[in-house]
Amino acid sequence: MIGGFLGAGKTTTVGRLARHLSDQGLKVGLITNDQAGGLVDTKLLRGQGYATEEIAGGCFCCRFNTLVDAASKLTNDSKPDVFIAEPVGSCTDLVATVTYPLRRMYGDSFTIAPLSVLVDPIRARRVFGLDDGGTFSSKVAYIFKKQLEEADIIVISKSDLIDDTQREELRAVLTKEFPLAKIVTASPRQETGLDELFSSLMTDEQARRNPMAVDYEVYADGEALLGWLNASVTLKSNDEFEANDFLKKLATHVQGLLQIAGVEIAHFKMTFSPDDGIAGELASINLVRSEVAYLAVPAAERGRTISFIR
Ligand SMILES: Nc1nc2c(ncn2[C@@H]2O[C@H](COP(=O)(O)OP(=O)(O)OP(=O)(O)O)[C@@H](O)[C@H]2O)c(=O)[nH]1
Ligand SMILES: [Mg+2]
Repeated sequence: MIGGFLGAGKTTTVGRLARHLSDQGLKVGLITNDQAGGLVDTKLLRGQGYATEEIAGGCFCCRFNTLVDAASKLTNDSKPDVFIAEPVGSCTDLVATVTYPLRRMYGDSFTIAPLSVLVDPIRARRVFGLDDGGTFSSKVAYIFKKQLEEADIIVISKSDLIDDTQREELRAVLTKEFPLAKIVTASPRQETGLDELFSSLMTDEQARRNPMAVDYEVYADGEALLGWLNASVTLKSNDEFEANDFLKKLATHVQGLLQIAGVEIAHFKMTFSPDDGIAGELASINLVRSEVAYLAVPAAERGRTISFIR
């Protein structure tokens, strides 16, 4: 399982790991998960050519059977050597709700890799009080910290966004707060620092620890505070237009409205597909914070894909 808060870089990392394993001749089966179906993550990972099953309707930690069903379907279709599952970004307590039953029921069939939890360094620096800036309520921060508490490996993700001093400050806080975790730094999008993570995932096992204490009332309140919208929109035009420009304008507009309303974005993502069903995704866009000062970076793998990171 590759966990971590909304927008931390999980899907990007899953795609990188899938390619890393495929290059070694291993078959991968990917499992995406969120509140509703038709997920951007599923589209992006299938678009990279991987067998991907989607679990909609809330985190698989609350419905263990849906995870087993998704894994069985992948097994029937493509017999993967490795499953990589991305839990919902607002989910925690995965060890108790997923690892324990997996071990109990399928301990002979599966090796469970260390639980890696990604953090966006800018988000994390705010949550731990190292920087000012838009953040969430304390109940959402509770979930953020609980995710880290159960991690075997904490990945300081998007290392390209911070300098060495900022990284070391964050590492010091994380080491102090979560002494049991191994801490690595990586930039999933730029594909740096991932080797150490991937080799731990493929050689180590998830630690056998006592279950962590979770206050389910605070957890439920925190999740309830996070809004969720899943929508598909059909666009018609007699004239040609640039999909990237359209997504950028739409995202900027929504971002502006949310900023006026004082609402912090956790992760806002869109893809744009032509209706011929053949060409795949033409464009995608992500916003992982509310500030308007973002940076546009063309994704390496697709010339017409854009991504906004700040
Ligand atoms: N600057 C930077 N951005 C990154 C990096 N890795 C991922 N991102 C960007 O961060 C945004 C979110 O990445 P995702 O991989 O979709 O994050 P996620 O954790 O799967 O998000 P949810 O599934 O919504 O929780 C995208 O715009 C990515 O391109 C990185 O190494 N550096
Ligand atoms: Mg994702």
